[in-house]
Amino acid sequence: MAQVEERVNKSVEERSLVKKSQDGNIGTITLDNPRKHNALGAALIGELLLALSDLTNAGARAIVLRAYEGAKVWSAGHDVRELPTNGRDPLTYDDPLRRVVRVIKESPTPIIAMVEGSVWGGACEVVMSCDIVIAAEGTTFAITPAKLGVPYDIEGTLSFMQSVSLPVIKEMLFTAQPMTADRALRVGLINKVVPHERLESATTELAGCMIRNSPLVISLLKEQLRVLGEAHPLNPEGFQRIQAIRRRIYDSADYQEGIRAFFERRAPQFEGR
Ligand code: LCV
Repeated sequence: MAQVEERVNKSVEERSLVKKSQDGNIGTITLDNPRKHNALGAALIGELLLALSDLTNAGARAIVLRAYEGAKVWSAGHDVRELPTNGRDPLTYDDPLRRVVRVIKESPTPIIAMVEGSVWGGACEVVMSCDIVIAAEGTTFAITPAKLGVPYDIEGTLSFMQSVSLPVIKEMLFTAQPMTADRALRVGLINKVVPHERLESATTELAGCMIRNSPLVISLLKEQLRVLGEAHPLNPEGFQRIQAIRRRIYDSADYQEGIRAFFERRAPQFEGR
């Protein structure tokens, strides 16, 4: 059945930032905002959440999350323009990035991240919260809170912890340097690396293997793995201490400097205050 790409719930004159389509039991969601490199702003995430809900309700047994064909940047991460600079916590429970990661993890449908180009910051968490990651050769992953001066939140840090070993995630977080797809494969961050021209067919093949199996059992297994993976004892004092450290950061001159440097297209000069 020909895939019919639908504009996600937008009136004709407004351009959709996300497209969705369904071919049998396989749904596809395409991030489609080249002008801003698919930056994860509230508007794009709102459409992404809608597409996830529509495809899940339509009975898709696998969902592919991808960028538009040939994207040099899969996603530039959190929309830096939407990071508050007025003393508000930039990453709290109801923020769009937090909501979409939670929906991906809690979705009963397996979600495959089909990745090409470069992936930045919070977009790495979105990719890593998907169930399976297939990347084209040449793809890179850079986790950037330390580069931007952003006090990432504890839920997000747990997402990273669940994806690779501690030394590897510390290297990615502390250096904020891009990791190649080949290295990401070696360390277990992603499932497969394929030539760019095979990316779509390899993804469809994998999805095809899943949709033949029991959707009820797959959704049970996915939920079991989520619940078990998130079972972490954390005492209230420890949580409060983390939040106090985070507040000192988003109230700091360094936080302002990180965002200012981004817009001034220069390297930030962090002074540790
Ligand atoms: C808003 C953008 C962005 C963007 N937001 O094109 O993980 S955390 O804690 O760090 C979290 C807070 C987070 O995810 O932060 C964002 C992390 N992302 C990054 O560090 C990547 C930032 N972007 C870039 O380094 C470059 O844009 C790349 C390398 C992706 C592409 O470079 P290129 O030269 O091709 P431009 O930089 O010229 O970007 C084109 C337009 O997209 C905007 C950017 O400001 C520019 O807008 P204008 O044309 O209005 O100047 N843009 C890019 N990334 N994350 N806006």
